[in-house]
Amino acid sequence: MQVHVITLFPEMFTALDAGLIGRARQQGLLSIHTHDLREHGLGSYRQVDDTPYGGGSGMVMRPEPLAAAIDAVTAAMPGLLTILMTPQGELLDQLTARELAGHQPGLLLIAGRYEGFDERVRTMVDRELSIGDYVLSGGELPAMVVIEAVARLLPGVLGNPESLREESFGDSAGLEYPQYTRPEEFRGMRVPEVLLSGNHAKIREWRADESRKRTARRRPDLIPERRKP
Ligand code: 4FV
Repeated sequence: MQVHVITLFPEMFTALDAGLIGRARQQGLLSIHTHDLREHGLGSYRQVDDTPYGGGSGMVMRPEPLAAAIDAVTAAMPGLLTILMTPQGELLDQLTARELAGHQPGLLLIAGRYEGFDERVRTMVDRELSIGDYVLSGGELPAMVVIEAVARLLPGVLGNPESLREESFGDSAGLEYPQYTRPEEFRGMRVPEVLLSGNHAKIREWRADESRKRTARRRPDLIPERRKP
């Protein structure tokens, strides 16, 4: 999969050189390409933003530099799914991450700055995504969140794809069960006996029950209506 990002801060994406994503890139399972929007800026000052029509505080991103950058990337790599990172987009979740992980040849993420985008930019993209109901100063971290969430779903990236089934928002679509590792006792807190029993049927049952209870307590919104107690 290819992921292209249009941004005013390409240097921020060095954060994706590390860990699982870094290894996936070395293995050629994923490639990340940043494109500096400033290169498409207007005039000698390479302007990418301007004052809002109708007045108001802050600056708005002009459509022309973004259009030029989007056209340049999609001309070089046709078929990319273009995604605008914005608090006004659909909320990213695991289902969406799975969907994006299946899109070939990949994604073009647009990271904004300032107050946001000229409204006409929305006509140039396939989808708009938000990572949450809060406002950040830039779309770069949201773009990295999308890359992180999608990349680990790509075949071959995770050592054991089995873990994708059991984790939160996996097959059960609920929250993951409590996890424990050594030591058996820590500050007086012991690992539940069932996990030390070696009885895999009992362990599976305990985990499913714990996942149900935790989801009902912490995220009842995740429980489909028909399954609500
Ligand atoms: C955001 C979010 C977000 C809004 C103005 C960047 C900022 C600035 N993007 N999910 N939440 N973007 O806060 O995706 O341009």
